[in-house]
Amino acid sequence: MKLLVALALVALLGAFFLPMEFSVDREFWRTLMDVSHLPLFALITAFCFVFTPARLDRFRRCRNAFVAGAILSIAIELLQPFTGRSQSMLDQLYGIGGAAFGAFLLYIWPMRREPRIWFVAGLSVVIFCVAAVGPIWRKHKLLALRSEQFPVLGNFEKPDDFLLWRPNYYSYTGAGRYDWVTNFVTEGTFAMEVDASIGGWPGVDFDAGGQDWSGYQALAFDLYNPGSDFILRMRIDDAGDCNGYGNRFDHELPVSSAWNNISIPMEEILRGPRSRELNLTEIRRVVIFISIADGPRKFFLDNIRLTKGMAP
Ligand SMILES: [Ca+2]
Repeated sequence: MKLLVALALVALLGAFFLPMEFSVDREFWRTLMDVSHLPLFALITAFCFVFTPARLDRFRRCRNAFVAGAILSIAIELLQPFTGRSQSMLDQLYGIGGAAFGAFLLYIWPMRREPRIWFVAGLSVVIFCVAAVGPIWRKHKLLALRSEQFPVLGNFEKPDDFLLWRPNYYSYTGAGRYDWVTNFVTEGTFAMEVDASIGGWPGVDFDAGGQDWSGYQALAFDLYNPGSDFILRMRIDDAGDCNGYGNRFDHELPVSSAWNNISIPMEEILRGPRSRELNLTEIRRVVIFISIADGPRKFFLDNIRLTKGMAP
């Protein structure tokens, strides 16, 4: 029995070190992975309980199992960067929360026939479910927002808009930042300020999730450049292999000082890759960035959208 539990524990802990990268709906899947620490660490704590000395009373055994679960949660996050995963304090908290929940259920298990324990156990399960399901539900709504506002990719009128975008990570040199602003707006009340001053290719990266762009003639957006002329770079991925330069839409766009109303014909996007056509029915990612050699600089984006004709 103990051997089986030990093997299951090792397998479960090992799974935390498998590299994982999501190319589509990444915020949703990342949140699901984060939240999964709650039930997984409840289980890990139950496994640890098996190895606590039987001579101790139940409270001490549960406490020791909780401490072991919490330590494993912290240790895993500290070690994960060495295997290609990222360290996350939120994951540590979810892990510790899961360990506490697991230890609590183990403690009340012998008293399960008492009605008051039913109440306490039921309440704790409700709290656990709210903690687990709440963040996933929010990210699910984010995907719904992306569909709702299509063919707009970003007009930055809602805080959730921003969660569909993230600073572009190219290397471990760090990433730029973005902010919600009310100046340099061409649509509505808000725009996005991109601070492209850190990292190799700083900018912003949109999770398109597999959108169908085939019925549109152009990708258009408004960019305000408060500085000197520079070259804006764009990358658009479909569901195919987009890892190599030239095997996706890679574009360089001269940007002048002040306002730029940019419109890129869909024909050009279609012919982006050198050896194939981009699959316009399955667009997964749009990156708007600069080479750090052209920076550091800031620029403002608004009204990023697909248009039926060429935008004025
Ligand atoms: Ca706007």
